[in-house]
Amino acid sequence: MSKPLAGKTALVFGVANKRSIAWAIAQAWAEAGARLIFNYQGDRLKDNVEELASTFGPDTPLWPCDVSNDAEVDVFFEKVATVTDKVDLVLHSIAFAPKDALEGDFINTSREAYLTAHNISAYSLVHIARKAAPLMKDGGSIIAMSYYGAEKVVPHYNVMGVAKASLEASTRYLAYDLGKQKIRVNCISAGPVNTLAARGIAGFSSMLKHYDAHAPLGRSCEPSELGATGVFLASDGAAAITGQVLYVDGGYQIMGM
Ligand code: NAD
Ligand code: 0WE
Repeated sequence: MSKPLAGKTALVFGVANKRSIAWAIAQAWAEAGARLIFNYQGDRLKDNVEELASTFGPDTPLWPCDVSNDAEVDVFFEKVATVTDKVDLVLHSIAFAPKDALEGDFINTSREAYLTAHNISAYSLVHIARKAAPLMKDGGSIIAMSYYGAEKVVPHYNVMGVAKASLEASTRYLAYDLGKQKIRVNCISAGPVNTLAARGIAGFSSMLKHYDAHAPLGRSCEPSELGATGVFLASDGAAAITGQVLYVDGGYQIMGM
């Protein structure tokens, strides 16, 4: 079997449980030969992530990193530097907006909800890239997860859509800054996937049905397919691809009607 990521070290941000998109990409990266380091958001998620990470060996590193806490981000990267002198890959699979901002009308978004959504879902990519870049000594690949609501109105996605637009634009500016260090920065725009972040969204199952009915491939995407795209973007096959948004959505994004 080919191991396109053999010898690579990856930071994986955003595993909450086994349904997390970050977990699907982590599994594919590990299968492709990468060594993984995980974050977790707060003590509540530690046991979950520890159990999943231990699949790759009892010594798989994991440390807390809530991206709203500068000190925690600093300590996380200090700890990374104690176990490796080089990082090659980074996955950003983090988003949050207060629940009430994802209900009702966008026009009612509070300043606080707007700032929180952008802080956690977009600024954190810039912060993580700045901390990771000095460790990415041989260049590398940074990948962030986006969604179609960044470019078109998806009812109720609201401020998250605006934050994803910021994430995608940040990806382009980071790609420009980091190109000289041979660090590529791209987004994967996934179709709807039934994860913790998607459950509890009113009408989520009708959204999946909408993709089944209207996407060229008659469906959204499987987590394993996001994993495979994650491996591609991380590999030398994507060596000339940076600043892009790749749609893994059954083709839904090309449709006008
Ligand atoms: P998930 O709930 O499994 O993952 C979201 C992660 O964000 C969790 O691990 C959570 O701990 C983390 N997070 C939230 N606030 C944080 C903070 N302050 N500090 C650190 N981590 C924080 O759900 P998911 O669907 O796997 O979401 C992962 C990414 O994929 C998100 O960026 C989401 O927008 C994106 N996405 C999801 C879908 C979908 O339909 N599920 C579609 C397209 C894109
Ligand atoms: O990016 C997302 C969801 C991200 C998300 C989810 C939650 C739920 C719990 C961000 N913040 C929160 N805050 C919470 O309190 N997706 C792409 C999935 C998603 O969410 C939607 C969608 C889709 C698709 C919300 C409304 C409409 C469509």
